[in-house]
Amino acid sequence: MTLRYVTTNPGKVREAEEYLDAVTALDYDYTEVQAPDLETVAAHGAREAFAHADEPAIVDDAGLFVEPLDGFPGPYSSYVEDTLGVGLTGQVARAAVADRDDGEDDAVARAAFRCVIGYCDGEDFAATPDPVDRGERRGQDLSAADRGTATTDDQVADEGVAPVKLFGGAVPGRIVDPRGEGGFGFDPIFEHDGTTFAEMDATEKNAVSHRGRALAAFADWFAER
Ligand code: ITT
Ligand code: NA
Repeated sequence: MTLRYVTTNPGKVREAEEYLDAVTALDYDYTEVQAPDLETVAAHGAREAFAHADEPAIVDDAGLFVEPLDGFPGPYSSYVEDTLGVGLTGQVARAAVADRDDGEDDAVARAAFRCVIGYCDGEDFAATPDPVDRGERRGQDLSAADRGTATTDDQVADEGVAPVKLFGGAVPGRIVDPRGEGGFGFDPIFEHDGTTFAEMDATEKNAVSHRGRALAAFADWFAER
């Protein structure tokens, strides 16, 4: 079965190819609804991507959730990268910690990357409801970081709406001065276990990343299908 990875971001596709043999990229800028959680964006996007591709399709909505900024930029990460840029976003995150200065932390701006993959092929599939609580969805519960999740979009109950299967992954880290040349987006300022994502190659990043976890959960499920 052909599977289209609908995205404008070639960096995402490079990472996905490690998990999915059958995937081919389709460069299409689907509508990103404004919503406080990635799941809603991915669910709407997957429906539109499937309608556009006319083949089974996945989309991937991701974001950087900075703890001292109460999860910002989160679902608005793309806009913030385009406007502030990566370097200034990092400075704002670290300034927020310094500003807080409650003496409890050593001025570390903790953060998480989160990724939600939405899959739609227009057919119904058995729902595997495993509702993710709303706080976690907003990325504030960083303890949920080490598991990939599978859920079915809430709207599946509404008649006439194509079901979307959702796969989530998250990774904890901290915001640092930019280091490294690899990856894309906010990778240079996101450090995990002493190494920034931009200092890792795709294999190393996938082994720990939000996208790697979501892709692994999706690939398991898709192989069964
Ligand atoms: P598509 O929506 O077309 O897939 P996009 O780059 O706009 O591509 P998102 O809306 O999901 O994708 O991206 C949100 C922002 O987060 C964007 O600025 C990305 O560069 C950034 N981002 C997403 N995943 C990332 C990752 O693994 N490492 C670094 N930055 C990432
Ligand atoms: Na986008």
